[in-house]
This record gives sequence, structure tokens and C-alpha cells, in this order.
Amino acid sequence: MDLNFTNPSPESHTIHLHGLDVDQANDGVPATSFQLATGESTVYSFTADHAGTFLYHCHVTTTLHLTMGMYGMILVKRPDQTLFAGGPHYDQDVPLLFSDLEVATNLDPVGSFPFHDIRPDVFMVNGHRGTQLEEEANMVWSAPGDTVALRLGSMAYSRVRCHFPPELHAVCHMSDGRPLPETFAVDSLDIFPGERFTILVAPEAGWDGAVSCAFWNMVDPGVEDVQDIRFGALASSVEEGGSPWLRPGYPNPADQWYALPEAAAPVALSAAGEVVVWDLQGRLFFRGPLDAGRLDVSGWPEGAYVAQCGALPKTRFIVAH
Ligand SMILES: [Cu+2]
Repeated sequence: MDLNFTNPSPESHTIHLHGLDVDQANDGVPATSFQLATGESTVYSFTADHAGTFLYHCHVTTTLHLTMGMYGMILVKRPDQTLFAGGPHYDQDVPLLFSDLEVATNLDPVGSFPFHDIRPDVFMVNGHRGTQLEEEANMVWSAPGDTVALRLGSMAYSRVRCHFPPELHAVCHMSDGRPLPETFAVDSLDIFPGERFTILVAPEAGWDGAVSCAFWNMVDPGVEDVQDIRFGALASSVEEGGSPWLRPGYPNPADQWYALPEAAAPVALSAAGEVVVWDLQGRLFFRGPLDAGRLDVSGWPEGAYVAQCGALPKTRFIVAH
């Protein structure tokens, strides 16, 4: 696949595809490939041979550029919704990216150079922390019988220790983008910087607990912070349960059109109903009729959206062109 990369910022940057099997020219390490100066554009090309959980980050003055947030997660997925060739089937992907930063370095990166003594004091999951992780949109939702793939990856300076309550029946299937020779049931897992794990969970019906994640300092042994990934239980029938969120429709991410999940787009809506769409900032983006359960997103800006029909549950999706 191709990644089109344009650099409008005053600094040079790269995209390092952490853990993906790319050739040296596309690896994004400045000394061995190239870096992109202000105003330049390039295309990173690679073949994603292995399904799995990966990361990316800028590799120029890495400490500084990580502190400014130049990182993310990459999922290589199979169309048949299995983890890997011959691997287990699952219902839903939940990316969980751990990161941290030191506020003083973030506010004054140049003054903090050469970064020999970073001690993070903000600890995040998917860029959220504390009460943000209690918001419905940031929780993990599953219906009875669902198998959820937790895609764990860490860009943190800390060691992250996750505790999986027994009600989740967590089993680790993959590490660093490859299937494990043998799966193992997991109640506690340490994730070091740059590591990725894919864990399948099958939450017990009605369970609404949390996976607690302790951020351990890598220099002085001790827990700096704990963040909770909260789980919510959907009823088996969305109509009966009135659950606040639905799983997304398809395709997701969407390019030309997006079909709402069936339970959010009853047939009647195509005649009389309307759909309301908000952007990630909660601003009203679109209001209008559905065309056979589909939204035409071909002209929409890239980003995350929330759609709702009437009083039915909301669904989240991403537009990417
Ligand atoms: Cu950079």
C-alpha cells in the first residue's frame, strides 16, 4: 500500500512504520533512508504481508517529536475478520494505544534538549485519561457472545501493566504483529515501550468492569499512575436494550459511502426519517434523508463522525479518502 506524506511544518519529519516489514528506503529512519523537509511530499510504499497490530512514529529527533504527539497505531486486518491466516474469528476491533509525556518537556522541548531526564507525568490511553475514559464514546462496548480483539500497543516511556479481570476471559493470541506459538490465558500483562499484543476477550453478559493499566516508571521502580479502560454491556437486542452505542456499519473507514448498521437504519427511514451526523468536536455536520441506509461521504473531510437516526442508538465511523 502507499502512504502519501506531505510535511507542512517547520521541522523535518519521517514516518517510521514500527514493526512492519518494510524495506530500508521506506523505514523512515533518517540516517538510513531519508527525511522530509518543510514543504516536501513523498510516498511510503510497502506490502502489509502480516495481519496484526503495529505502530508508527516520526523518527526525527524522536524524543521531541514523540512528545509533540507524532505517533499512532496501525492495524493490518483480514477481510474475513480473523486475526491471522487460520486464526480465530472475532467481532470487533478495539485499538488501545498507551502513551505518556512530561508536561515540562512538552511545553519547552527546545529548552529540555538533550532529553536525558524525561519523567512522564501525564499518562494516556488513546490520548484520553481519567474521567475522559469514563465517557461512553471511549468505553469498550460488547453484546453477550461477542469476541472483542483488544489491540494493545505502547508508545509510552513507562512500562504498562494491564490487569484483566476473570470476567473477560482474556487470551493472548499475538505479540509484535505475529501469532504466538501457543496462546495463553492472561490476567496480567506487562507492555514495554514499542511492544504490541493482540488479546481476545469474551466479556460475560452484563459485565461492566474495567481493565486497569498501571504505568510503572522505567528508572525507579514504582507506579506513577493508573488508568482504567472501562467496559459496558450491550443488550443482545439493540432495540430492546436501548444501548447508547452501536458497532459501526461498513465499510469503516469509509471512502465513497457508509452503510449504517442495520439496527440504526430501519427501512422506514428511507422514506420518512432523517439521519443526523456530528463531527468529532460534536458540531452538527449533516442532516438529511438516508439513501437505502447509506450516507454519501465521498465529499466529506476525513475524520471521525457520529451518526444517529431518530432516537435510535448512535454509531461511530471514520471517513478516509
Ligand atoms: Cu517529526
